[in-house]
Amino acid sequence: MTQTNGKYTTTDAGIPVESDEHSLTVGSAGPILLQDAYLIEQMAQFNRERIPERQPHAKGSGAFGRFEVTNDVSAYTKAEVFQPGTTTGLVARFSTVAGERGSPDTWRDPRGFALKFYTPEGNYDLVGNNTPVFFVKDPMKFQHFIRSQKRLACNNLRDHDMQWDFWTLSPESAHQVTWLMGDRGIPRTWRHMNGYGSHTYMWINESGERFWVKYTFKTDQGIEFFTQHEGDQMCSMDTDYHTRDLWEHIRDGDHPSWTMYVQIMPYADAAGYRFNPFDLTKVWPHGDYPLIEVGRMTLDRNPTDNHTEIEQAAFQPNNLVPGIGPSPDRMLLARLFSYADAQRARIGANYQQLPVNTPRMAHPNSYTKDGAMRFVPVCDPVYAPNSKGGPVADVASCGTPPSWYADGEITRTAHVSHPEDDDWGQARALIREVMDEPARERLVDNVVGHLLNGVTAPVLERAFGYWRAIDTEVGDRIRSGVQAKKAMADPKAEEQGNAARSGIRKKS
Ligand code: HDE
Repeated sequence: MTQTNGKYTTTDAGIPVESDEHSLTVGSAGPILLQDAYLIEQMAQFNRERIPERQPHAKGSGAFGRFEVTNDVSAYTKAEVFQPGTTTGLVARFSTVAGERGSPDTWRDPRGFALKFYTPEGNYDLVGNNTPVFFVKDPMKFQHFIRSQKRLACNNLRDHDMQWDFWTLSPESAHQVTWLMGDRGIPRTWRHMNGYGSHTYMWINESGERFWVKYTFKTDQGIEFFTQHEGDQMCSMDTDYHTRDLWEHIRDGDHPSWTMYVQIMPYADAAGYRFNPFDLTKVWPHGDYPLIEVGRMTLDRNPTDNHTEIEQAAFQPNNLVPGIGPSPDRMLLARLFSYADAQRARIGANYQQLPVNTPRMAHPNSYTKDGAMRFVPVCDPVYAPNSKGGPVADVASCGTPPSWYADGEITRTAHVSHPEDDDWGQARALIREVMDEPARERLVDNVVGHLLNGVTAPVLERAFGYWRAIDTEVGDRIRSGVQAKKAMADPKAEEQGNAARSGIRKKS
């Protein structure tokens, strides 16, 4: 006998229904009647349960929690969320980049680290990754980069040849690719990885002084990773391993936390810094700008409905509250447009009225109205300026707007270069100064394994050059690793494989 616990099935209109098992028919053997509105509602709703998955970052999950300020950084920002003694509610979502919604959590990939702080000044969204840098530095190449990580048009298969073709023709990718192919490329769990804002942002304090800032969220659980073999095994054992791990630990009261730090660069330092401080493929060495603790993020509540609270969560880097602003980083400036556009396309015009996206500590007075699925009523006046008591923009509460000086002819060129603006140096430093020998060994093995999987000869040759440009010794080890493995494999199969792949290209 099914348990009712006092709850009875209804239609979506709240009308009690007679059965959850039987359609409405003429006699027990007769046809189903069109008037069976409940059956039709069940089938029609079922056909419309999916919304477009995120492109990229389709596979992911998240939880709710809080951010507690533990250190006074009010000298650098007036943002209420970062004022001493403040605790702010938030939602976080972690994700992979390239895989579709059903893909494995433990593929080698950067992880999204998206945060929405429900602050009294409106929602502040910090949409970062678990890596401090990125593959490209101009948004014009972002779409191409993502497509090279996804699937070939001709056979709908992911393709390492395509990935290395893009990477080896984009030297600015070297730092991020080195990071990706190293131990951080497959975090053991989301609880055991760091988060980064990645970009340089601007902070503004109460007296209007501006600073450049970079964010680091250090996991309090410690960094742990899967080797390629462990990650591959987990892909076949549990495609949702990271999702399950976060859910179960929060359910069991083992709440993960991260300590947030910032690096602060005085506004005037940027012009003369040794490399472009707004270049997303670069980090600021801690020796130049040390980490300053700000507070602690703790995740302590699971969603009750993953679709409404996480799948429909809409993070957008343009949600910047007073005291926080963008920077000349082209990738960040493009993201200020792209995310809200993606949400409108994926969820609908009124996506910020959904409970997970609506401000919880501030009341929106935005004059926007109507549009599909709008359910928070507006009231007159619906225009400005007006003499009818409508909201008025209050420049005082915004204070000094984030701004910087810019001039020059309109042009399409690379960002102004600085003396040390090379693409290889920080990748080399990651290998030489951060990795130990076992980590370098794993890096070489990971790259060799990746290159052996379908990368054609001309791209392979460029990949060897790419790695030698990063670090000659590691580059040579990768070349000899690939050649040794190829020599052991059947050379005949090698030729056929290349021919088949080039055949695919000729046909398409
Ligand atoms: Fe994204 N990115 N991105 N990205 N990104 C999206 O927005 C985009 C970049 C990141 O859990 C999309 O809602 C552009 C860097 C995360 O919901 C889209 C550029 C970083 C998430 C989009 C970048 C990120 C996204 C797709 C280059 C780390 C998932 C779905 C200019 C600092 C957030 C969506 C979540 C999602 C655009 C590059 C992180 C298409 C144009 C760099 C964590 O709007």
